[in-house]
Amino acid sequence: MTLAEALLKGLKGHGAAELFGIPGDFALPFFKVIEQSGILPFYTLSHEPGVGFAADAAGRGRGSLGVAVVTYGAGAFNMLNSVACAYAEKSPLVVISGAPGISELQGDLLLHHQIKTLGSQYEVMKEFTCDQVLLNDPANAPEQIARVLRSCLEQSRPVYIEFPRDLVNAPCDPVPLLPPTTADPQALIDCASEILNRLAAAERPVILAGVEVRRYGLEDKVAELSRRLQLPVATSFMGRGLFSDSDCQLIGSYIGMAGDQSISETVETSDQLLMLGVIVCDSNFGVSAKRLDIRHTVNASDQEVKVGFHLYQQLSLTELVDELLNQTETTNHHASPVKPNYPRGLEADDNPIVPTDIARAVNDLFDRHGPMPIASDIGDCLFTAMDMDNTQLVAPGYYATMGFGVPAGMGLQASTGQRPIILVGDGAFQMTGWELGNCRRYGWDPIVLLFNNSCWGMLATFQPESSFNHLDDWHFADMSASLGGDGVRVQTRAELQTALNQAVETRGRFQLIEIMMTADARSATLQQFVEAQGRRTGMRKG
Ligand code: S1T
Repeated sequence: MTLAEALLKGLKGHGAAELFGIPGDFALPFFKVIEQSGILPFYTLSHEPGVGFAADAAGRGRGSLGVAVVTYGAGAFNMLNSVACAYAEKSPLVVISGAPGISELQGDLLLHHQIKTLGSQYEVMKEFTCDQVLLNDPANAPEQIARVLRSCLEQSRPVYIEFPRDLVNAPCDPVPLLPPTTADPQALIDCASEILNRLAAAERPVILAGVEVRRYGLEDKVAELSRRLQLPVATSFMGRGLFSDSDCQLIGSYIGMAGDQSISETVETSDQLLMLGVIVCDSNFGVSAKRLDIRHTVNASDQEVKVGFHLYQQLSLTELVDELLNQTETTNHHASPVKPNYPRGLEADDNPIVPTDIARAVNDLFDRHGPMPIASDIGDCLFTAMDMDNTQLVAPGYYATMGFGVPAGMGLQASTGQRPIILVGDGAFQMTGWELGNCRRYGWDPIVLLFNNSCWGMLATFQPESSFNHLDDWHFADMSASLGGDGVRVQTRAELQTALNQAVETRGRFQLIEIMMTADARSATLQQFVEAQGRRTGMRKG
């Protein structure tokens, strides 16, 4: 087989199920093999940020590798922000970039797309990925590709593969599956028993589950652990969507001062907080971190476990959860999850729409048609999603990049086959909304709820005095037909309900509902979040 075929089969063998990309001359030979071999389904989009977000969300949705293929320089650098998001949010994204051929490296001329040196891109990518390989040696390539893909899955972070265009058809052996790296067995046993002793001695132990639980496919195991130990479970902001199908005593999502105060109270006053795969960051712990007493926490993430002040290294979350189960008795105990009081029952009247109405409308829809996965952008739409039923959610809740929602929803549909709801603000839609134009040829039909408050609302909440936060009215719904979908603009709650019913009944074309709201219509969660963050950073007094 050729190097290109070995790479594609290696990707498939490690769990990749599709590719997203935009070609360029340095990547054309590889794209030709992608198309002709048919080893993996392949989707082209319009702009590299969208490629990165779609591939990232495809991987998140399936719990496996997402793959983005781009060209050298302009293509790869255009995608950097998406790779940064995947790195920050621990998403296993494989970035493959075409590159100048080995035979082209000797000439006197600069090559187009080159910045400082031909190695600059590789150096930059080192900063954004957890492992890298330049495929300049077909003899060693299988082993190196295997190492990089294993790193991607084990660390759940992006990796970078640079592919010189003149080696695409070089003969090559298949990519092997390397054995997983494993923890020291004694350290694993000691770590788990130290944790269980602490939990047994505590009066108010709680599990806080984060994004790694989803990334490593541990939902059912963590739910089982919580039942055996009879512990309540909260998710972090990034972990929202976890346990939507699991039997555990889920109390909701912890968002510090911005969220439900009874959940915050339970987490912050716990005398033994077991954090499993949580990104400890300002969006949830920012205003509350001082209240977390490190002596009473266990923090397992990034292949290490901190038990109070003890540190166990090179120990994966999967191994830890398995060992915790190993050391606990099975139980017939069923959890009694607290039924969260999400708003439902939209009054279909002529009143203007506020964000909670959208949550109400979506929850009513789920009641009638069953739950749907959600892809959300950053903005008030994501805070409003906290009032929607706990279904699968992909969102940039930590890195907080705009432009994620639309392409992520498309990636989610490509990888799971399920029709998603996309939540997006008008500011973010201006960035990547155009990608919807690619739905028609692939048969994707997401329902897009566009929160149009004609402003950069989160920023206006921080700094209401600045008029640069106002945006023009682009009439997005009107653009839908030419992009291959259906669009409708709604102003009242009755119109919202009718539009949502119509959208769910119409299959095969994307459905855009442009929801007009006033600039000051914002969710309580956003208001609390901005106030809490503002107090912390000194941007707002309160
Ligand atoms: N550029 C990118 C790529 N991501 C960002 N997060 C920002 C800039 C900064 C930024 C926000 S929130 C926000 C901006 C510009 C406004 C979002 O506007 P819109 O999508 O209309 O949603 P809403 O009106 O609900 O706020 C952050 C978080 O720093």
